[in-house]
Amino acid sequence: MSPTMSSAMPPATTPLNPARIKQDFDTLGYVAPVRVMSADEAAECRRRLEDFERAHSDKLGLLDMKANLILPWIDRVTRLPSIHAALEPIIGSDLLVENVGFRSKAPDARTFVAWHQDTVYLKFEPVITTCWLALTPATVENGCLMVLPASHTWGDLPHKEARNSDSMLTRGHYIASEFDKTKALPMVLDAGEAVILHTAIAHASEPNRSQDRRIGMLIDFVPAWGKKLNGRESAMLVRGTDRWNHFDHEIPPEHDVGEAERARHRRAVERVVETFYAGSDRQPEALTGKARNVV
Ligand SMILES: O=C(O)CCC(=O)C(=O)O
Repeated sequence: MSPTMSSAMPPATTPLNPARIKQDFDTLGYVAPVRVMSADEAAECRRRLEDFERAHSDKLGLLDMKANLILPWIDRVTRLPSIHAALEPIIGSDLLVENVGFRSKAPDARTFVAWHQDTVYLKFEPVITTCWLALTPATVENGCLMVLPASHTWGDLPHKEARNSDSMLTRGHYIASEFDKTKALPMVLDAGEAVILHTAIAHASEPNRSQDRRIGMLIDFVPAWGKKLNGRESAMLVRGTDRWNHFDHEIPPEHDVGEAERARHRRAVERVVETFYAGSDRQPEALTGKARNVV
């Protein structure tokens, strides 16, 4: 096992204290930066991701959703104490991972993410708490995440979906009403650092105008006492215990892209798709395996 994800991993090195984490999350809708792993360890994750991409070029889409069911090293990242320590002041220590996906943005000066709120499609109580972990540095030049501080208090704004756009978002969604973008903040991160997001926060990202790809690993957490409001789903218990039985439990992968792993991944994604893609005729990448934004 690599030092990155071994159980001998050093404890969390988040520079923020628990009270500050809670205060920032509640008032601003985000917490950053949180040091999750070293830059070398992030580079190792990138190498593993790119090994998968080379070996399975026809299956890249599988990593768009529930990627932690496909590759054991991804599951191990979701169990890092450094991430859980940053989440504990917000949602406690009984933690389920609802989703993991990669957001790799090609240096094509074109692909972007429009302003949106994840709560329009993710209906959970409390909200999903997202850890956006930088596997490469995230800079203004390469299209780092942008957030609008305190926009998680606005409620859900109306969204529309764009067809044939260069959006990285599976449904191409964007906020369709007027809103104040003047206070947008870039989430500049070193490789191995993360931003923790309230899913109602308005966020976006500009095209990548650098020479290298920008890679984010998005991990959605929900406390075990939390609930999906529109149906039942499966999720992975990664810390503590689940005394609430609001989710069916997923099984950690043992083999890279194994047959059993693929079957379990498919079943889990199908259940997400029932609500996440409701009313859409789009084909989820995580089911077809075909990635839309190939880097
Ligand atoms: O990685 C990015 O630039 C943004 C991704 C995002 O907002 C999302 O997947 O909801």
